[in-house]
Amino acid sequence: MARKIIPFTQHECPGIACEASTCILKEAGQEGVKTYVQRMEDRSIQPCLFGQGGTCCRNCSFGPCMMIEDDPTSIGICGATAATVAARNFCRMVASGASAHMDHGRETALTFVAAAKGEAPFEIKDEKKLHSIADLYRIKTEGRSKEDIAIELGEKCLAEFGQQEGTLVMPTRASAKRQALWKKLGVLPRGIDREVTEIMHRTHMGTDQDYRNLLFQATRCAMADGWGASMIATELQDIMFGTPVPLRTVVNLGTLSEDQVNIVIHGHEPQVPEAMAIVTQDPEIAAAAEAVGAKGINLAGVCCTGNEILMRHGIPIAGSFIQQEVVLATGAVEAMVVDVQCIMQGLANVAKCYHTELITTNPRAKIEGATHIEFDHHRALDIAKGIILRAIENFKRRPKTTRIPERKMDVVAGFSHETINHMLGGAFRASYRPLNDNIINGRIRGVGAVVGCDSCRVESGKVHTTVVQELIANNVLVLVTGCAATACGRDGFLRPEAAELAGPGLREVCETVGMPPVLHMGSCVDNSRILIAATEIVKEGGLGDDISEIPAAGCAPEWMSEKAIAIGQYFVASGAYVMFGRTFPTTGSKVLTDYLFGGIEEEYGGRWDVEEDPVEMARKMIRAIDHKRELLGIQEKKERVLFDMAMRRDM
Ligand code: BF8
Ligand code: SF4
Repeated sequence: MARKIIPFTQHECPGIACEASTCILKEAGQEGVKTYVQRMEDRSIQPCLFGQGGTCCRNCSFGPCMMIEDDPTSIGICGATAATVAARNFCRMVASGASAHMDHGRETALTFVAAAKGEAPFEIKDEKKLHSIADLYRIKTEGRSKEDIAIELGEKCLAEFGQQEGTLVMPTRASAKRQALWKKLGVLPRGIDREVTEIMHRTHMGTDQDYRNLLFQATRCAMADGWGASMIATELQDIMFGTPVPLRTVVNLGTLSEDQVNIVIHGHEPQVPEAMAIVTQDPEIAAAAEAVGAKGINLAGVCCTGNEILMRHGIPIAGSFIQQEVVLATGAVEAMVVDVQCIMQGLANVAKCYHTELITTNPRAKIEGATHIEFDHHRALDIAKGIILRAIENFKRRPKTTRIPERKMDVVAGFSHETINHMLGGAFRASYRPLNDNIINGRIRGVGAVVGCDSCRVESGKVHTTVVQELIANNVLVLVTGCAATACGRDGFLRPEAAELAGPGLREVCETVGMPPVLHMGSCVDNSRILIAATEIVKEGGLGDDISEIPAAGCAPEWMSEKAIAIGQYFVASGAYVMFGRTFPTTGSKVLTDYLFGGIEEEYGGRWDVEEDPVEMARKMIRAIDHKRELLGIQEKKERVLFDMAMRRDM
């Protein structure tokens, strides 16, 4: 039943994600709308410590067996130790997280082939990238049409999902040293889907009982995500929908419109929103909107779908993961269209309290109480049009009072690794040389990746921005993706003006180039862009021969999803120091946690860490960066050189 909406008072109140979100959640709660805030309050059971530390096993009906490491009376009935159980649970998190990106990559490849065959309404937008990825896959390009090349490329990518033997193609982009290490360790994925299946088998009751051997498979599976499915998704999406270039747009709840039909697109795969972006240009749609008294269609994103269309079209993001229910509680949304991942089931009940129609589009993800309109890329435009027309019709039911807060922030987004190349290297001399030189001369201390979810267990968003502020103040150039990027956007860190908050060296570089000190690189599958950017830094020279040697560190300060674990594991396997916030899912086993936080570094050159305090998190990252600088012999600060005109031209 539609609620009477308390109009939003545009006042300041401190809290979750942004002040306005907190106020709206509070007001909606007073109206009897249950969001995660009430659900957290209503829960009478605290999170289980065995579950939290990874030492509860329910892999057979003898259990659940809860483990206390060092207590010989609390091993599993089958004899499994805490380390084995925590490793099995960790493996399953990796498998689940990686499989989300694998299905995403598969869908992208299927749409890509259909588009190249003229069976889906998308085209080949980035021919240059088509040729470079085709070369990587050893596809003949000379004298062939782009469609022909794309069909072969798409089919070769698709074949890698079901491949049984050999290794994937994308890892051949890594530095020679890293590839040699992976080969030596035998951790190169054989096929994308195979690695998930093998995790499920190894973690079945009575199979793999050695935590190191389990972790080996977790790594191979995570590699099939980052250097496999996610990279395929990013590259094929770029070829089909366009490689992002920096553009200015806005984020936060204030991007919803008072007088237009608000359609919010939430989830992860960009096919539906890409089709909707095309259809909104249709004059018939404009006329239909006008007929119901609306001034047009306002598309806005949530979560990583939001990041995809923000990067490519400048379509605003209304909210991050933690704001998804707030977006509906504005009372101003005609339709929320969702596909897969990070969609709270609670949305269905929130939508019911307003006039909003919640529409699911993916056969893998239905929600009780939502309308299901299945997406099919062959009929993408018709389906998108049908959804938009429903939303337009629903505009008639929008209550007179809504509460759209005046909260929106300018952002510059769209920093693909190719863009960084041009931005720093210049239009004619695309290169990472200036970035490497600035790291070597110390103006830029290093590179920090801040990625992942936002969380209801912390003062959400603020953890990200505290980490980021500390990093840039210490001259660390920050790369962001996922909901961390949206949080940074909300707080103004994605504007060139944020250079004022950076240390003098980073500020000088940002102001010379006109770029923000925090670069938005996309969605969570786009963490693969960070792998490539890091590899390019290595290949440019002067900062070691491998990712493990460059002054860089990564973190997911508010992580919550299993995808974050898979991502962290492939970064560790690529040689990175990876820090997670608040909690880590293996802490019930010291043996396993010691391995992940220490021993694993001897094998891969990268390792995990956990830290709750955001300032300390940034400081640990800075210490790791400084340590790498020391090993490279570039730690002494050289005398600062003031830029002359020739140097500026060089930048
Ligand atoms: O893939 S950052 S909350 S939306 S899992 Fe989800 Fe986390 Fe957001 Fe994107 Ni990524
Ligand atoms: Fe317990 Fe072993 Fe069964 Fe797990 S597999 S529930 S540890 S008996």
